[in-house]
Amino acid sequence: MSDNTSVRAGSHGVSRRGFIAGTGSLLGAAALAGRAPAAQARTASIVSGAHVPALVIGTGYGGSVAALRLAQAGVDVHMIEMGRAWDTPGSDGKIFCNTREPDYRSYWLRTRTKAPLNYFLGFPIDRDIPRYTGILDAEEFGGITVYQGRGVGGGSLVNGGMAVTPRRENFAAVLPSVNAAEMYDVYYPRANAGLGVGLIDPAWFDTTACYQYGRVGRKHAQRSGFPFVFVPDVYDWDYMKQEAAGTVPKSALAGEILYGNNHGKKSLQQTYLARARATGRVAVSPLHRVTSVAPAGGRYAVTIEQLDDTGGVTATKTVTADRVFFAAGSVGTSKLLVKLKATGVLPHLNDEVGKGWGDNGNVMCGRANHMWDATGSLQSAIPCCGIDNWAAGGAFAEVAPLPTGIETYASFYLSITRNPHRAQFSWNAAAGRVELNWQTAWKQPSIDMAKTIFDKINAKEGTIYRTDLFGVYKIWGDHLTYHPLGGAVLGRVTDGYGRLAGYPGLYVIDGALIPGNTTVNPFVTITALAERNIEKIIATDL
Ligand code: FAE
Repeated sequence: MSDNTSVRAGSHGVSRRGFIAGTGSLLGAAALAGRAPAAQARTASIVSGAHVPALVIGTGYGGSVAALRLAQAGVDVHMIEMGRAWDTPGSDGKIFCNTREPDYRSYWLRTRTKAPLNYFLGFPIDRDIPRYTGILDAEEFGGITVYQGRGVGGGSLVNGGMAVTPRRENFAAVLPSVNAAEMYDVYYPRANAGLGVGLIDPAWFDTTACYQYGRVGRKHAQRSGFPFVFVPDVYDWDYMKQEAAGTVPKSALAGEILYGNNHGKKSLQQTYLARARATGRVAVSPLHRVTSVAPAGGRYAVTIEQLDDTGGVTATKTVTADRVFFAAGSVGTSKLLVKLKATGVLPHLNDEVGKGWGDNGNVMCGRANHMWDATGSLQSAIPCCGIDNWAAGGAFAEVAPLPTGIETYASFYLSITRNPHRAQFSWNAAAGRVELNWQTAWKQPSIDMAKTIFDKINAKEGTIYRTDLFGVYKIWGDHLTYHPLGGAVLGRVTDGYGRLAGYPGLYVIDGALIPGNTTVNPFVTITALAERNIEKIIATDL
């Protein structure tokens, strides 16, 4: 908790021996066998006074697409990322830590973990950690905690890799102004190819121990008459088979997911950002946070704070850019734009800025199975299947892992629901910060929709909800979202391609464009929309 536990560069306070002792010999062996860091874009430290043709704020999906396509069009790009590069192993030989043993690398500037699933068997599981620029940000607003990835690769570093293309009619309902035929013929296929999306081998799913929890989820869904679907993912399925065979270091099968995967997952570092680097035109400054973007004689002056390992500001830099792409994620982009409008830096942004924010209807729950429906002590941390009751009940439920390493007899689900509530970001001048007016009670429609699935399954199976995963006698994980969307909605704050109204050369190209819900997990849609928009911008603006 205290400052003297904080971590300084080069002294991470966790010895390899201590780590191995803490995680058991299996994980220790994997740590020793750790592979070389993933390829990623050239890291740099941008120089104050520099001028760049294109500056991209953030290195998540939207930012990575923009950087790659601009570079391929011959434009030099500098990406500014507030999180770490995540390219250097710690003293345990690993870049990322495990969900079972969260350490200094786990959370963004916290002295205590804030696990999404924060209780087990009714006991709190959060623990003290040193304050550090860790990988997962649990950003707390009044009524909701918003989880986001921090580092080069953004959310792709921490997410489950579920790569879902929504049903065409659902996409058309979410973004009616976008030509759906173009999206489904060109940009979704382009995004899926660029992200390296693949599907689990169904025959392997049927037999492998690590998806017993998925098979139990399928059986229960089907016995209650719900459509069961396999869900594509960016995890390397062949690698996971080798993990199960014991021939490679384990990642998904060693509980790695929320704080990064040391192997197997094709994050943006391995896909879009690697291709961007290969152009020779893309540089990335990690541990740099953009605080202002102001008009400056036909260009934009961008103010950037350089951070140390514990979040302290070591330098403030100003650079100029011909074009600036806001790709700081729904929350990051919205916070910047709302502040810049309210403080008179970008006064001509319109009044839609900060509006239309939603949580993608996220709600979690667990069910307590009978003893004959064990879900397995070995669970792949990468989900691969779900229950699609969107049309009938407004819910799409991912059959999620509980990779605790012990048998829990629990089925666990993250549901995406058709929640109609939308919140707004606003500037609190007295406090000097941006706030979000989401209320916890607004999750009730999500709970009702999730219940259309799980009440029926419980009735059919003679089972009950788990009450020990989110508190003491608390069924619903209704305090959080993994899927923030909106705040700079396409066609309202921007034109139909992400150009910010009132400011030529400023663009939004991330999840902030999407009005609160994608009906499924969002990153394929964010990527596909970015592909569509950047193609138009390159063709017409450059
Ligand atoms: P994002 O990926 O968040 O990137 C924004 C980047 O900007 C981050 O790297 C920030 O650190 C950086 N940044 C923010 N502010 C600044 C600033 N002022 N200066 C410099 N840099 C800044 O944005 N989605 C799926 O589709 N499937 C899944 O299985 C899935 N699982 C998830 C699991 C977890 C635990 C979490 C947290 C998310 C999950 N998501 C999943 C959501 C997905 O990761 C998210 O929608 C995308 O990452 C959003 O992409 P953006 O490009 O909008």
